[in-house]
Amino acid sequence: DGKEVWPRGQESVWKSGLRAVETEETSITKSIVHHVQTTIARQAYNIDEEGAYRAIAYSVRDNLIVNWNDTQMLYTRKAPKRAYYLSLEFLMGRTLDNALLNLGLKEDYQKAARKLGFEDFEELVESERDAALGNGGLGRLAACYIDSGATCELPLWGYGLRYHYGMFWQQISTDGSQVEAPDPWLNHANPWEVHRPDVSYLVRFYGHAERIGDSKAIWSGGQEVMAVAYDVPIPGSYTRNTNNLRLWDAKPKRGFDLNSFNAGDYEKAVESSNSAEALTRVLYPNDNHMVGKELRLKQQYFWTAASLADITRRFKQLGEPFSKFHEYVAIQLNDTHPTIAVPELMRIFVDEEDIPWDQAWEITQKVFGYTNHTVLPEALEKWPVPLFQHLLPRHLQIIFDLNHSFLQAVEKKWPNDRDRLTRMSLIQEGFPQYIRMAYLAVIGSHKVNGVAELHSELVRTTIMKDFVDFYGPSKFGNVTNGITPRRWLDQCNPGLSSLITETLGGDKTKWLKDLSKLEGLLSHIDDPAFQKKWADVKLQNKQRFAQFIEQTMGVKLNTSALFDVQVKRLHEYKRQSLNILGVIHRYLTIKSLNAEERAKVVPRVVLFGGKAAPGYYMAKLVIRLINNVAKVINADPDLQGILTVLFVPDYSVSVAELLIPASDISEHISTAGTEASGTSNMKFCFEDLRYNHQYHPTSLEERSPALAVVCKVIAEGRFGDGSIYEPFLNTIRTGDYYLVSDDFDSYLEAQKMVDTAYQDKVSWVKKSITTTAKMGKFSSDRAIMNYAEEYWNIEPVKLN
Ligand code: C3B
Repeated sequence: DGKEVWPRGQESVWKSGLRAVETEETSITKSIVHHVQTTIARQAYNIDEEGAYRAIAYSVRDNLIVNWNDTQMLYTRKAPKRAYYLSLEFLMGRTLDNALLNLGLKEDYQKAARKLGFEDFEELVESERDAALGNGGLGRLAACYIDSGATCELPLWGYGLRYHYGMFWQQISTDGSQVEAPDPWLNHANPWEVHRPDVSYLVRFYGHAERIGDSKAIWSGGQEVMAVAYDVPIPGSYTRNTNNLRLWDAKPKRGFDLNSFNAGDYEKAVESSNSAEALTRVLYPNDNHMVGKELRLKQQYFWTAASLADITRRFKQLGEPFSKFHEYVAIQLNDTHPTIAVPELMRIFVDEEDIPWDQAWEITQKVFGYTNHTVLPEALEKWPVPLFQHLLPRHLQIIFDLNHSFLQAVEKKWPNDRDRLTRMSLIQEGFPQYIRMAYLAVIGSHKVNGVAELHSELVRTTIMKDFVDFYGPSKFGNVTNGITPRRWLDQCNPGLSSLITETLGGDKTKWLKDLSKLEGLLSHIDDPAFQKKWADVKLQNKQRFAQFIEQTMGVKLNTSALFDVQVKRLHEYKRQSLNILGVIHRYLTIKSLNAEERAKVVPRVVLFGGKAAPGYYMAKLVIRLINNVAKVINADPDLQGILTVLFVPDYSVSVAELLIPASDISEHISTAGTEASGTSNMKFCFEDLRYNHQYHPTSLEERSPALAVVCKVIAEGRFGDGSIYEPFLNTIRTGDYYLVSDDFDSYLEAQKMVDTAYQDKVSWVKKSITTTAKMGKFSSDRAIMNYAEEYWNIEPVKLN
């Protein structure tokens, strides 16, 4: 009769035990004290900052879980179509501050903490360790999207891995080199996850695949590893909707191998458990670079197999036929890392659910969407066929079967075009053969997108050109990246946030949830009082950052100097080299001036931050150069207060939150056509320039006399033993793949323009205001709604 039946026990007893989100001051303090006393087992006399942080975190978590439970119940009841974001990286950073702001409870908790004797709330906030489960742009994008999904009240879950060690901790040795240390972030209890031993799946590796009939097979034997879920509640901003980020951890199927144990071979008995747990031990620290390790492929399969098992189990609970799977499920592949999901879903459909091959393939294509994040050849994933044969024999069969019919279709469209077949095959021929994961992702998806207009155009015209010809252009779209204005404006820049709210009127949720409203700032741009406030916020942010630098690095910064920032992963294509070579040029120029001329120079603080992959020699050499240039410049009395250079160690989400609000300019100077999105405005791809270097070599002196001098000075040992840097200097002298010498002179020109512009304070502030005012489009809310509407066909489901 449509009446809901209470599932078990007495409804009234259950309901009297349920709690709501606690917003009353007394209930907040009570809940904190409760967690001090029970969860972390301490008392008023022995609680320190770290303990207070944890008790507060558990108290906030209680609130998140109340909302999380209600949201998940609503999704189950309404059964809307859901989207799943499969990402091998979620670079979350800290959670407490963000959760409190999203819940709108920051002030209340601040007050409560004060009453309990913790005056400095920021200190508590800062005792949280970053969740650094990502390398850089791709992982941080996933974190922004998961925030926006909840804020936009979309039924969107994230699926990832629970790495025990996140991005490594970067230290700088006395000779200026990067030294890596592990990041055991889980050694400190993590209040933001809920262990779900009840949600687990077995994932198979190795073994044999035996075909039965035309399309089916039985895959058996090999190793089985248990995937166990850990759920991280993701609160939306000023909504009760709270989504889920499900991270998988690996556990041995049995504690250890009992046969070996009983036979007295203890080491062999624990071996298999060690190998199971190794799966989720550590994040691969490579950005935009593929490293073909078996363990990495195991991570990819483990995570996708567990996620798909979970998604299909949830779907089956609906009681709908599999023919409707795509009406309830959309899965986004964040880069090619989860591409093995395509043959895995086929395996589930065909081998386990007995769905005919052609129908299974049709549904599969409707379910997946693929986002490409890079056109760099070294980043495109290719796995050796023999490795697949060994690790995932059934998936290799499926890939070969898919390739066979795909190439037949190509052949039909372009008969006798052998070159095209070779180019488009999922299998790259050779010894060994390789599987081209990006192509597999394209044929397995209904939509493919790049992450910025220019990048998507490059995807269509270069790496995927043949596929655009085959499928037609409508399959290949663009979703311009975005960032969450909660963390990257409201949370990290509270001064600016208040000024914006005060200027636009009303409450901050208005513009925070519709970032295009920032345009309203433009009507105040000529108001001197507003300009002054704007400049004051910047100065305060610079002071806050300077204090951090003095405390952590012992260096005093001139806060009236122009703060010039380049923070991102170290990579040749991102050209930190161009920046540091420009800095050396600036240093040489200033040294050549007399005292009177020097006094006119616009003072600068040049800040670098970012990690190099541990195996990336050239990137690490550039870090070393930056540090040794900094050492010389910062110690030179002629440069005091005029030029300071710093490499900020261990750049992370939390360091970014301090550094970004303090910057006057940020540098995005990658070689044209290489950075997929970022925020750069590069418009041209200089292919023929590169051709020139290779086939018509010219001397560095001819290409840029200024750069030739800079390189000479480095080689001569001005910044320590010059021979160390020879391999780096040679990349510029010959080949110069990333076109540093071609762009050097115009880079210096641009920097001159920056100096001139900075001297006109009023027009500089106006530029800054305009930049912020026009940022609306780059909200991740806009981006995620774009995916929801055009790629996933899902709608908001609001929790009241
Ligand atoms: C990055 C790209 O390098 C950036 O241009 C882009 O803004 C972000 O992704 C997000 O789309 N990227 C990355 O961090 N790691 C990769 N493996 C590939 C791309």
